[in-house]
Amino acid sequence: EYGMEKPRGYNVSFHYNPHVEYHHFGSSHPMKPWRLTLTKQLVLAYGLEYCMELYEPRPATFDELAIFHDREYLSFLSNVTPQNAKPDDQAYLAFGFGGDSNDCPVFDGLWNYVSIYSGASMNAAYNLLNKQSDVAINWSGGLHHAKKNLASGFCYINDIVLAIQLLLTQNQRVLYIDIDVHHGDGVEAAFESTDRVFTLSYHKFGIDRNGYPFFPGTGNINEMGPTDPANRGKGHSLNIPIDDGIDDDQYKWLFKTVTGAVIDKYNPTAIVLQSGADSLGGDRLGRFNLNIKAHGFCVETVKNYGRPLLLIGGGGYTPRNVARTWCHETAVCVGAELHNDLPTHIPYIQAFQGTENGGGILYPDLHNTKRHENLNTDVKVRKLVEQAMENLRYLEG
Ligand code: V1S
Ligand code: CA
Ligand code: ZN
Repeated sequence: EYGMEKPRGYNVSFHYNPHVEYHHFGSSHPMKPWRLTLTKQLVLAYGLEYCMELYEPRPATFDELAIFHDREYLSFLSNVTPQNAKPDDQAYLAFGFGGDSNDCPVFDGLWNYVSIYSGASMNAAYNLLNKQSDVAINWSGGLHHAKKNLASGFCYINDIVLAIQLLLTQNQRVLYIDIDVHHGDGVEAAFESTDRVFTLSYHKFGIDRNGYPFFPGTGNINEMGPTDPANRGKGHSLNIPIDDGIDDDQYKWLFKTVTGAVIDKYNPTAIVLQSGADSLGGDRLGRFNLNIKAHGFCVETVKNYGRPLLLIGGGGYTPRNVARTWCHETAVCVGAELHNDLPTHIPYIQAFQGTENGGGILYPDLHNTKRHENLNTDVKVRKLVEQAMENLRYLEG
């Protein structure tokens, strides 16, 4: 867009190391770092780089990652290659690799990949700490399942935990919000024993007709962290379990009501929002029916609270719609409106063209009840909000 200017006094920063794009989990694996290439192309095509500061962060170091992760786990991660991997090895399985799901494969450049996306989240957190940014964005991060000594669900290093640990050096209370379709279990677990981080995750929860729980199988409404009253973390997690097919209006109301109540009661001095795009309609792994603007409404709602905000990516398995969503949400942060017609002179434009791929527009209709029927009635959604409000009473002490 011509004529757009960076609004004075409000700073958005974009933290991105393009080397992350060249990593591959394997051809049949749904996690495609290439979606970040598409995202960047859209962001540039709309001229959004003129509305924010761009940073190309260096990879995080071993010692920086060791602030959260076990050194034995990091040693393994930094040394394992497809050539030297021993899939039957004790350590290999114990650290979450292999198994029959192949969720966390060993691929070429794995260590490089994890240090790049982690470095970007840490760089973004530093920008918030030194007040260079009001909103700092890292679409390559958001790997919320990783534990201190365990890879899980496509996540090897938990960049979110590392970034929150940095924010905690100058913030008494950090709120973590997670709109990825999966439960943000790794972040919740990392901070379960402190009252200085509140974790709030919205996700699909339930058992499918074959008897398999939706990954990772945790995050029911009654899971609120430790139950021991002596534990400071008690009541400082809130989980919002949602059924298949939730639509824009239900999700927006649910998100605004519950998130608003949490912010009012917890009064965080910084917020981290994991904006996983697998909660969109038409996602290869997700089950919801959200459109891009409803997803972006969550970003806008959080941004409008005016607290320092770290905005990070996460899941998202239909790359063209991941790119559309994160481009839209970048625009939301800088306060720009984007043309629905995509600029045509961009690389990979074919990925967005044709009826199958969204017809060359930024905001195709992703609501599809043939794919996922809405199993959430308005009554159920209202009951869920009531339950969530009940859970929040712990915060009043
Ligand atoms: N749903 C799903 C799914 N699909 C895959 C997968 C598919 C093809 C591959 F080549 C490799 C893996 N794995 C899963 C899930 C993990 C989802 C992770 C989401 C990550 C995030 O978006 O939240 C953040 C980036 N894994 C499982 O469901 C595990 C199994 C439980 C599945 C069934 N098998 C038999 C056992 C393991
Ligand atoms: Ca979530
Ligand atoms: Zn996910």
